[in-house]
Formats: sequence, structure tokens, C-alpha cells
Amino acid sequence: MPDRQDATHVQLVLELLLESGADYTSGEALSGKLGLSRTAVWKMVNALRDRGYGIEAVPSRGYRLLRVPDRLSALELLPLLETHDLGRTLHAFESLGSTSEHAFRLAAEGAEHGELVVAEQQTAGRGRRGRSWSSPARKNLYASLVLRPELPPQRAPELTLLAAVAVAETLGGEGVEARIKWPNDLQVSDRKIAGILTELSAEADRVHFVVLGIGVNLNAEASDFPPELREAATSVLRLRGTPVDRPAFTARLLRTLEEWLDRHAEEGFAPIRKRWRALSATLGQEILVKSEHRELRGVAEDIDIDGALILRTEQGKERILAGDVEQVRSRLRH
Ligand code: BT5
Repeated sequence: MPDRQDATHVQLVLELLLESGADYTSGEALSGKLGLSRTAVWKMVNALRDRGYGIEAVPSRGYRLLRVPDRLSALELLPLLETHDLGRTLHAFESLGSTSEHAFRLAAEGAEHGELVVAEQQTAGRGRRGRSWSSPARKNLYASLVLRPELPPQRAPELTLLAAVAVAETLGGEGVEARIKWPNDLQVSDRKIAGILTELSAEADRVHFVVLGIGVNLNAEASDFPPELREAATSVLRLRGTPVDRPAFTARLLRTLEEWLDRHAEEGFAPIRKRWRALSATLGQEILVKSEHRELRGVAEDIDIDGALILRTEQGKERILAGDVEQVRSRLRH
């Protein structure tokens, strides 16, 4: 039997075992559904065991899935997906320089909307403006999505805010209340738990593609980060003391992102803006905004209908499209 077909069968066996949850699935049922002999099913089960799956086999009852390995590859992720586009084509790596760099290359070569690049580790993970993203192996999520939205390039920043909302909501599902620091940071008590990097290829009036890069600190301990980040960064594990099921988190994040992307396509930015404001750590604060050419101090008053930050300075209102925010001191909201 060719390897590719074997791989598909292994995946189907896994999907059927996942569907049964805590119940047993008989070998007979599996071989019937897949059109394979009982011996072939046994071979697939052993292939899964070799990949770290814990599968119990009881002669009179059948097979039962006990443990799924903590790994982000197609075998773990694809059966959990509930999306129509996002992640359906998956490029999973043990190690990459940067998932966004790779996704950008794939997109330039014609990758379709929704194609996803994930890596267990990044050796040159990127932040904005030449900064780096610390990416210890097998701890966190490093993911980049190719998106082909029908948007003029000036509206692309809306996607960063949309992604921040989706990440905050998915973290909320894990019991972590993260807030969004404009434009792309997710924080818990002033410590950064996730970051978003939006890169695009566009003409004057049309986006060719967007690469949405998302890094979320899930199971990293303080010692997994370089010393300068140990205080400034946090993770779900550090906050709640129990590890995250990374494939399940990724599948939920993709579903949430897709729901927001669909809504964005239908209703525009308004519903995202509303949700973003409710999750914002920036609005109402006195801040310093540093962009490439200038520094401005003022109170973050709002984000406008296309995602720009409205800053009230002593001179009046400023509309800011990109920059880094530093909090000067806390203020009461409103
Ligand atoms: C970001 O940049 O926050 C965007 C990060 C995007 C990372 C993802 S991972 C998958 C995809 N592939 C990539 O190569 N990148 C994306 P920025 O706002 O510039 O913040 C960068 C700063 O955050 C750094 O200068 C550090 O101070 C801090 N930092 C670096 N790694 C961190 C980490 N793992 N957790 C928290 N803070 C970190």
C-alpha cells in the first residue's frame, strides 16, 4: 500500500477514535468503516502509538484513545478543525526561521486563502520593526495564516485588531483574561502573552495577500524565555498553573478567527471595533506613542472606524496609524 494512503488511513482511524471519546470502538466497526482488514487496522493503531498516541486495546470491546501527544502537526490538528478555510491546508514544521517568512513565500507563490504555517520552534521569530519573537521549542503557538481578503491596503490594519480580539477570546476560553494593548499586544497585568504581526503584499488599491502571524505563549515557563523577557512575558501555564492542550487551542483560535473574518467580510469593521474597545487595555490611559518619526504623549481616547488610534494631546486630537504604546500612568476609564 502506498505511504500516502497509509497516512490517510491512520488519520481516519484517529478521527474515528476521537469521535468515540471515552467509548470503545470495535476493531470490526473500524475495519467496516474504512474498508480495511482487521490486521490493517491493527497496523494503523500501532502507527499511531509510534507517534505518541496512547491507545488501549481490549479484546472484547475494541480500541479507545487515552492520550494525544502534545504536538502541532497535521495528524493532531486536522481532526480538530471546525473551519471551512483556515488551516485546511497545513504546513507544519519542527523548526523554521519564521512561520511568517515561510507563509509570505508560499503566498507569493500562490498559496490560497486560509493556508496555515505552524512550527514547533522558530529560530528567527519576528516581531515588528526588526524586533524578534522568542520562540522556545514545543511550548507555545507560532502560526502564520495566508489571507486573501477583499480589502484596500489602507484597511489591512483592521485585521490586526480583528486577530487581537480572536486571540483574547480564545485565551478567555482557557480562563485567561487578556487585554489588548494597541495595536497588536495581548497582555495580562502588563505582561505580554501574545503578539500579532500583520504583513502584506499590495498594490495601491488592492491587497494581494496578508500574512497574519500570531505568537501565543501557552506552556512556556519563565526559564524558557531569555532573561530580559522573564518579567515582561507571561504564558497560560504561568498564569493558571496547568498546561494548555496546544492542538485544541489552535483549532479554537482558528475557528474564532474565521468567525470574525466572516463577520468582517459581511458587516465591516464596526462589530470588531465594538468588541476591541471592550477588551482594550489602552483606551482611557495616558500614553506615549512612538512611531518612526515622532513621539506623542496624550490620552488614548478611542479607535476610529478604520482602526486608527485617536490620541488627545495638549495640541488637540491626533489620528495614529502605527506605533508603539507605552503607558505613562493609569487613568480612570471614561
Ligand atoms: C509582536 O511584535 O508582538 C509580533 C509577534 C509576532 C510573533 C509571531 S510568531 C508566528 C509568526 N512568525 C513570526 O516570525 N512572527 C509571528 P512587537 O510588538 O514588535 O513585539 C516584540 C517584542 O515583544 C520584543 O521586542 C520583546 O520585547 C517582546 N517579546 C519577544 N518575544 C516574546 C514572547 N515570546 N512573549 C512576550 N514578549 C515577547
